[in-house]
Amino acid sequence: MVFRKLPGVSASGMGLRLSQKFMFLLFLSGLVTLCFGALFFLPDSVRLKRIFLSKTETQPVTVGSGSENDAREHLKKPRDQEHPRGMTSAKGETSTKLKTLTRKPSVSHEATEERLAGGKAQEDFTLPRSKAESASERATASDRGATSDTFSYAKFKGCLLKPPLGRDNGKPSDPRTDERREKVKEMMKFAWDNYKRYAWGKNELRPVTRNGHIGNMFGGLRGASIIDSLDTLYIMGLMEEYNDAKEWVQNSLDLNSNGEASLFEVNIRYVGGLLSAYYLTGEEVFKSKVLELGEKLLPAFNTPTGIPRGVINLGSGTSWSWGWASAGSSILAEFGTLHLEFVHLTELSRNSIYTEKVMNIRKVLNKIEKPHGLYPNFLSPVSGNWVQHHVSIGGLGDSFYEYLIKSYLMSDKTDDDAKKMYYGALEAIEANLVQKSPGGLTYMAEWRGGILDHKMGHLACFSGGMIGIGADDGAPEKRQHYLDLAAEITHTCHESYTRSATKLGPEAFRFDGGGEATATRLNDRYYILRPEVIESYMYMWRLTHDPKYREWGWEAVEALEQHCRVESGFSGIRDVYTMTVSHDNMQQSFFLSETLKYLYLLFSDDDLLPLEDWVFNTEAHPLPVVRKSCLQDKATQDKTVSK
Ligand code: DMJ
Repeated sequence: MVFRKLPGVSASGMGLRLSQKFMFLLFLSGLVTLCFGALFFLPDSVRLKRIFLSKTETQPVTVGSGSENDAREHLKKPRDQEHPRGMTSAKGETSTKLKTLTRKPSVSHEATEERLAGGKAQEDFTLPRSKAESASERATASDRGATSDTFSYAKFKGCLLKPPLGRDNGKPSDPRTDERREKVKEMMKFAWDNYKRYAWGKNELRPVTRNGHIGNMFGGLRGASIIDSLDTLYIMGLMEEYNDAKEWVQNSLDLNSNGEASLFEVNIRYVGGLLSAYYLTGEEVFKSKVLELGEKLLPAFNTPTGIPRGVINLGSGTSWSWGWASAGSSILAEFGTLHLEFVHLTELSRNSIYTEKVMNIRKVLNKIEKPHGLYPNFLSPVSGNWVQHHVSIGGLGDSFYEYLIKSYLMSDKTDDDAKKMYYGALEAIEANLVQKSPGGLTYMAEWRGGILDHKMGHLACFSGGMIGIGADDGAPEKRQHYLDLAAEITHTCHESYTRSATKLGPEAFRFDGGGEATATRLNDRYYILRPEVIESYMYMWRLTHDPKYREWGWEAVEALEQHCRVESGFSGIRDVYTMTVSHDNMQQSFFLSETLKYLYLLFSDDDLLPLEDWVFNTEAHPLPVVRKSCLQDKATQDKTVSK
């Protein structure tokens, strides 16, 4: 095309008429918008996308109060200078990711402490959603899938096989065991009283400096220790404390927060804690709070595959992937640890949307090809493909497997899909990950694209209990084998405790470099009041009644008392191999929710929260088995009576 100079039109702008210039600019801006928009449809792994989007959409947040499924592993890295786990399978990728991490603002002292405790960091790789979009999602959540009948607490109670608290609140007849149980109750009261005195309403207690810790893992929600403690206080009969906690939920739990939260952590602690408080007590306030919170989590599922992203702004509904997670991926242990709670959200709300969301996760996982039958830890919520081949039964993977078998058990053994997935996964784990050390210890190694890392995290020690509770429903010829495997793993985890000076176990222990079941790296030597080893003792006790599990539990109580109890609460320690302990100044909320609850149950009779009726979520919050047929029968009976 030739552009002619026209009278009255300046020479600039290539001699175009004003209207032509306007059209040209319009076309140009349309083109730019189109190109930029197209970036969002590229797979997450495309470099161009990462270059353009990671910087612009990044919202660096350092999170954590200490739990997390293992993102903890990534966050301790700035200290130990190792490559973050889960980012190292592709060498080139490692350096990109490390650069990504260094782009974050420098961390405060508090954030560094959180890293030590194992918090998560996040960075956005994804398109933020508009407020309007999120709001409309929420609006539809209330309507879609809702049925007219309402949940009846009386019917639910009628469908339990046994009273939740047993004949006498699980009081053991043996006086020595009873004494031990009382000791655990005293520990709970001590931990609680100090939290109440110095950190009331904050998320966790800093027992050395005697103040509260908020962290940024819960999106501005407060009172994590309160929500996590409700059921523990209740089953221990600490009623005054329980009532204080309930009152706080009633009057002060504000769900209208507007911060970035870990979907996983909010789900396992807040949703799980409120659900079990409701099921145990029937108090409506817990139900209404949990339903309100459940709705706020739904926008995280608004991805091309329906696999939720790891981080969500509870106010706007905008969601992100963790910055440290490979190429904007979602984490197996995070999106795979929603099922139990979401099924119960549907039960209570009578809205099928929650179940649909988690069922869809399963569908995606079932469709995708699994290397050697294994489930890698990172999945793209955009393409639905694995992002890298790191498999772990510890952090990043752990509770995904736990929720498969527990979904089956919680469905009154009707969820055959979950059963199939669990035993399939277990077979692959046995074939590829389970190892025997030269000294005869059975352990779960980690798998990186076919290469074994002979390391087992403290987190992976939950698997003794998991394999134990699933033993009975395995193929008949495998049942004894599974029970033996569960006992062997629990034994190995106990060894990781007995081989330390403090008799508490390290964050991770190895089976190479000469040692067995000991941490060989300085950065793996800490203990942050984690429950997993004690959790396995509790299940193995219930399954076998072998007294050694109670003895092992008592060893842990003594060690906790000696090394973790400080003047104003319980604290994690930085090195389990030295008797001159250094405290990390953090009383994790999971210490009250899990560690002390599992110890209490270990020294109680089996009729306190019987396993026939209750399944513990990954934060040890008991959720009832859903007996669909019983509930329906009761509903029909009611209708007949009222006619
Ligand atoms: C808890 O929050 C849960 O058990 C989670 O599944 C893993 N990490 C902590 C305890 O270690």
